[in-house]
Amino acid sequence: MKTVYSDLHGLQDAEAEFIRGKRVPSFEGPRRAELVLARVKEAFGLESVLERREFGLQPLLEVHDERMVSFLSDFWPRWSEENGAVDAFPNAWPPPRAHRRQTQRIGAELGRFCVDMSSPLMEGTWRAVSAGADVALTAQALVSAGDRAAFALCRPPGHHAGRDYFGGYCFLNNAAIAAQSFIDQGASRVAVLDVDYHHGNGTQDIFYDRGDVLCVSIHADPTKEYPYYLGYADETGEGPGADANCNLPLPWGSDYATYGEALVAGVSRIKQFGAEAVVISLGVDTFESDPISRFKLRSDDFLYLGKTIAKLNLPTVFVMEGGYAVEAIGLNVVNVLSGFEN
Ligand code: Q9C
Ligand code: ZN
Repeated sequence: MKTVYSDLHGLQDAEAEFIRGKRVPSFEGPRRAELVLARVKEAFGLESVLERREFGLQPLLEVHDERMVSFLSDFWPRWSEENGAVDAFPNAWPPPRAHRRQTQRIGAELGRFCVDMSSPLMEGTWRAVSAGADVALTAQALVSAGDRAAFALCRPPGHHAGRDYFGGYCFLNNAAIAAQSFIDQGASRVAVLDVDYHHGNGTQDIFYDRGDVLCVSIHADPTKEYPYYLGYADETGEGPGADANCNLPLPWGSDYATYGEALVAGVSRIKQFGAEAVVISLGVDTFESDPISRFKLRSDDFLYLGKTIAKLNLPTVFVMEGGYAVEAIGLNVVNVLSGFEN
């Protein structure tokens, strides 16, 4: 399987995030992708890694609001002129029922788009995240040209980014962008299977009223875990998307015995839907030693995860999401990909 990678991800390099009132070193950083890349090269060979192609703005605008995309691309000059070269966190958010008129302050506009305190903007954010989207689109293009599967080694991750908001370390929804491009190339049914520890709220939200993209997410109980406000089992889609959304929340402490059952249920949902291609939001923060998560998957379990996904027998784009146990992130990701291939 080919892997698509761009080193521009390194331009998103947050010093800190805020967790439970404390400013702490960011769990999401460039080392994650570097370590995955190193393992991929060991396992699949140097020649299996490709640079991204550039696709421009149009594929981003198919799933994101134009105002958010221009906000992200134009943010830094305005922010740094007012505040200096300091990572940007919002300190105010529009309350429910607030008006939508633009303010004249960049910090206030930031609160309209950024939903939490783990996703700072910095000078290189736009270059990093637009390169990340191109990485996903390049992998999608390989698969639509006939490769059975491809791995988009995206960083930062994407599945918490919605049409007009970002957060949870995510800015552009790489998996949604890849899924949408299958549709734009003529597929009538595509599935996204999100195996990250956290619910893929952005992806769900983008496709919630659509019947052509089924979203299935297996994740920690959102009453206890980010993204908290979405990810419940009774969210099944609306309008033309009725019954095209499937959430499989699991309790803290779930191991592969529990996880594997949900996975089999999710996979059979995708078969039943009649998807022509699948995009995997591949987070490995379900790992037992993940520092911010509470599932109990072992490194070997990721082999079975990959094997189970392969049973779909569909063109498959893997898109990197979370995973913060850096010492094992490369092994865990490669195990999914090898389990899929063998
Ligand atoms: N209680 C991904 O894995 N911070 N995002 C949570 C800890 C946000 C994780 C605070 C975690 C986002 C792609
Ligand atoms: Zn996650």
